[in-house]
Amino acid sequence: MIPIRYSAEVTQARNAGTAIVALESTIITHGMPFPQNVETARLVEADVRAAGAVPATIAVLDGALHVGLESVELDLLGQAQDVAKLSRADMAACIATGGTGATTVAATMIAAHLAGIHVFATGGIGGVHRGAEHSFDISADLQELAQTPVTVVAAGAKAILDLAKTYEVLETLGVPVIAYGQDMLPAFWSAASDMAAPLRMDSAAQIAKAQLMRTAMGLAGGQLVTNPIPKGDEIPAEHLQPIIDQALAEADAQSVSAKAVTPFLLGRIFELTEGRSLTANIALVRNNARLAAQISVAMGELRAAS
Ligand code: PSU
Ligand code: MN
Repeated sequence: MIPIRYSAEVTQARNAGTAIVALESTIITHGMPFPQNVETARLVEADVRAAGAVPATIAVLDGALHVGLESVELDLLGQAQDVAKLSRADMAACIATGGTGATTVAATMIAAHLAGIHVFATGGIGGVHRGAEHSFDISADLQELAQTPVTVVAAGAKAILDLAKTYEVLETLGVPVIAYGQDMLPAFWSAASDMAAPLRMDSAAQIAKAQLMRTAMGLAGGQLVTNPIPKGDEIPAEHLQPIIDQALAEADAQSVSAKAVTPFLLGRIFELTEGRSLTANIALVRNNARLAAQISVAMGELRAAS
């Protein structure tokens, strides 16, 4: 008996068979400052609705797994201090001990799958950190993509990571990496990287069909859809590179490690770009929410037709 609580809106969508898109909460508690975090979460939810689906923001609140947050719950989470950052390793323990925690990509995928949701939108997934040959810091998000059947829409792996190693690991794990509408992989704050995408698709229906085929073939796991940030919102890679290098050097000097690395780097990049990284982050998450809603709607139509 997992204590799952569905929001009123998600309950209604489940009964009516409306498309649903899962959304994570670590981006709210550890990825953006208040009040932009709550404002963004609301905008992202509205984007999902405008595209014909229902948003299900996921978090653990006082030992219950919430699938869909009511407005007051979102407000409280956005301002709460010392919220745990939950991944596969600690999510069950948090629920069992009555704790409160925000879900990362890995934990959100697990919750979405439990709730029968097949599509999830976020900003950027975790991946292989630079210097992982020494730290062994590889996000649990990558293994989750290999085992849980949820299609994740992101703007690529965050540019603070070692992108080449991240995509090598995904290939090893058998995770399809699809670039939406372009040949090159995006790099989070920039629309393109210098790496060719393993797969390219140009419609939400193709992406939905590929996930259904994967599951029909008995292949475990999901797909990573990398959706480039809209051109007008991107920060050129050459502008960001020295800033990322500085943030990485500071993390190293202050011995920041484990779960604290990603929030530290995002926070410093926000300060060093005078908020520009946040503006770009908001634009790309919203863009991902719209595409995820289209994929979820398409998947519902394909299931109904089969
Ligand atoms: N994308 C963002 N901001 C974030 C994250 C992603 O734009 O804060 C979070 C996601 O929840 C992702 C996590 O799962 O960072 C990765 O953390 P780690 O590197 O510790 O696995
Ligand atoms: Mn890590």
